[in-house]
Amino acid sequence: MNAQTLETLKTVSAQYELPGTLLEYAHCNNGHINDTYHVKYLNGDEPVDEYIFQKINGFVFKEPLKVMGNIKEITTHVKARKSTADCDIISYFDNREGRNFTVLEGNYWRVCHYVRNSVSHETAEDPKVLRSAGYAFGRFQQLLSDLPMDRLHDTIPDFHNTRKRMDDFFEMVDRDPLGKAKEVTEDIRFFARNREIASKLICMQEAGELPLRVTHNDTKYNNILMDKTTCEPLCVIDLDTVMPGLSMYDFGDAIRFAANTAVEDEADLSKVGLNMVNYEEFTRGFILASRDFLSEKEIENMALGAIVITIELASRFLADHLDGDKYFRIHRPNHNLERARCQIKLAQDMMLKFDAMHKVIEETAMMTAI
Ligand code: GN1
Ligand code: MG
Repeated sequence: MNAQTLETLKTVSAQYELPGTLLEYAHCNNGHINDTYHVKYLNGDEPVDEYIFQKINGFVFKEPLKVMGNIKEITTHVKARKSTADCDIISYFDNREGRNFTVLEGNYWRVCHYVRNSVSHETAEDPKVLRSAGYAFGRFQQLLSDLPMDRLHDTIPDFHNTRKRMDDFFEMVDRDPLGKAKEVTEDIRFFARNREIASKLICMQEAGELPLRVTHNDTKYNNILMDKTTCEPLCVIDLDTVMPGLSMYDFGDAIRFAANTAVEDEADLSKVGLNMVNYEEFTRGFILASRDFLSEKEIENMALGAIVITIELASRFLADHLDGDKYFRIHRPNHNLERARCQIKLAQDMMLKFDAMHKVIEETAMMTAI
């Protein structure tokens, strides 16, 4: 534990009515953006209360007020609509001033319960749990389907505007601030070849063929807390990017992460590819929850959504590598390059398996049709 961090956490804590005395914290290391702390309190001698404190990354989220405003809107809406059988979503405590955030030295902090008996996984050991995870993310979209979109702010404008992501990527290559582009020419070629594919869905959306919905936009498997004992989804977390988006990006981003045969930053590319068993399980769960509100056109484009979002992530990781790793936190040299190459390999494998991916979607949609 770092003494200064402990002091900061205590100062934040004083803004809330939390029972007991702050005892210790552990830094949670699995997100790439915000700083997250698991904080323990001593309440008398026992029991021990546990909370999550999080500092919002101000470089990534330029307007944290909008982020926290969205979260209030979303949690109020979902909590009023969900049944007890539904997976929960995370919400933050109000502080002494009645706000769901606390500003300290220009940084925005928020505090929530630590969800007891929960775990967040980086990989899915048992493909069966992916069916429930797919259901939870599909149901999340459904619960938000009647929230008027104009109630939400764009917390990161053009977040999944993949055409703009490609433009930004090539701009970074041209600018090449650290002179690293020459080391990744083969990788750059991948984006030149696939630039058009990457823009397909955004073009369809602009042409009115695909609807905008309220979507999560960051559906990594580790953004669902799972019950340690039953392995069932307990709580959807990381609501910072919930805003209008395309349904198939939520589907696709989850596949990108949970149906990779390797981890997101695997350096041994021979291990990377699409795991069709995981893919099928997640797909079945997601479609079961979303079948009655998704259009045929959206269903038709789900497999493409997985490819497009994987290309997007590859481009963002590589752009950040060229830019000196300002956006995604890294844990070793060339980490963003390794992440990018892993995503390129995964996207390539998805392209090879595209027909099989599509078939699973068609069959599932047919089976669940009403
Ligand atoms: C970031 O914060 P985290 O790790 O949940 C990123 C996502 C990426 C993801 C890749 C706001 O999410 O878009 O898909 O890393 N979040 C933001 O692992 O950019
Ligand atoms: Mg996130």
